Amino acid sequence: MKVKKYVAETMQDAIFKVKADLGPDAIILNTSKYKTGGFLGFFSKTMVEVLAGVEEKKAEPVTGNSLALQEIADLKNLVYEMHQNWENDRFLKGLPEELLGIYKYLNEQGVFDHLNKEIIRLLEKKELEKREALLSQLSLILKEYIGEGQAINLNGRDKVVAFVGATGVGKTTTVAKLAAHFVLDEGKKVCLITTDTYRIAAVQQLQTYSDIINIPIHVAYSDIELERLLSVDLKGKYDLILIDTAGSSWNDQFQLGRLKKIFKKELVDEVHLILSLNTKSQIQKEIIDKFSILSPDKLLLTKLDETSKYGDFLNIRNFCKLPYSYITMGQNVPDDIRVADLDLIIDYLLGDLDV
Ligand SMILES: Nc1nc2c(ncn2[C@@H]2O[C@H](COP(=O)(O)OP(=O)(O)O)[C@@H](O)[C@H]2O)c(=O)[nH]1
Ligand SMILES: [Mg+2]
Repeated sequence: MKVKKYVAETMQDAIFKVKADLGPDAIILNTSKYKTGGFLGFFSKTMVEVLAGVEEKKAEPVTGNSLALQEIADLKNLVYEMHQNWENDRFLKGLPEELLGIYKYLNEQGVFDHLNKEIIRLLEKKELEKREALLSQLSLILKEYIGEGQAINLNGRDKVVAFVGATGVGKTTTVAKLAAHFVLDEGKKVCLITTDTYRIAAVQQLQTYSDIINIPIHVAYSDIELERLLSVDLKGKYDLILIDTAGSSWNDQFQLGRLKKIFKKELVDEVHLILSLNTKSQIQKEIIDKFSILSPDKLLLTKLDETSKYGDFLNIRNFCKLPYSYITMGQNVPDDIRVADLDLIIDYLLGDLDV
């Protein structure tokens, strides 16, 4: 990248210089103001300094109107970027050291910038100086954003819970972990159903777990079979029925449509959408959007052990307000699963914070 410094009396003049010299692809890297000349602080002039750069590439031939339109679009971008830079600079410069530390930490955790700033502004309002008070206020604010976890509550018999999500996020493993927990720790009567009949191995995978835990497993090959299992064969016989589903590709509308048909809402008490925390935030949003046709009730986050950035606990809140049910942090069945407890999530999120 070719980088150059431009000085002018006004920002407008500086931009014109940048554009004239570096062309429409130039981007503003930094802006600052300083005073020059004068005597004992009087009559000094404020100058604007702009650091701008441009990727060095061969220009394509453009002419007439298209050039003018392109220039206007680029100018708009420049002004927007500059405005963002200014806002950012102003925001960061005004922050006390501790808050700046928290902002930078949350930024490293991958928290969306606008959320991060919102959180810092809330903290700023509290005018706390002591480190402990600041940290406990921070965790209160984060808890407010993240919301109480909601585990599966077995207050009545016959609870039917289904798990959906993209291929490989950990549906089958999570179903096995939960089945083991409810059988071994809580002494409940549990039964498994799988609708994942696409691959023989998928049924075998769950079969192996059900053998170890010593609980029955049923395979539902169609929506009619699932309906019969839930409304006739298994009805009233178990405290908890867990349904594992096919690892549908999240952008396969056909498979999602099939799942929707299978999940007659009146037969299934809870649908948990499983998301893996090692997926990019933007993809999480797309997955949540696609799976919304199944009207999930809760979100379950897996593979916390495969990332060191936990900002998505907050970011996901930006697209979806469903409560978190469980979090998983490893491949071990049944150990690597916990209720999505707020204190535990805050530990993950703020574990390395040092202000
Ligand atoms: N590291 C890690 N791996 C996991 C976790 N949960 C599941 N897995 C692994 O992810 C892979 C896919 O899991 P599986 O349950 O078959 O996913 P499904 O396709 O959604 O049913 C397997 O190798 C699991 O052992 C987790 O919390 N952490
Ligand atoms: Mg599976």
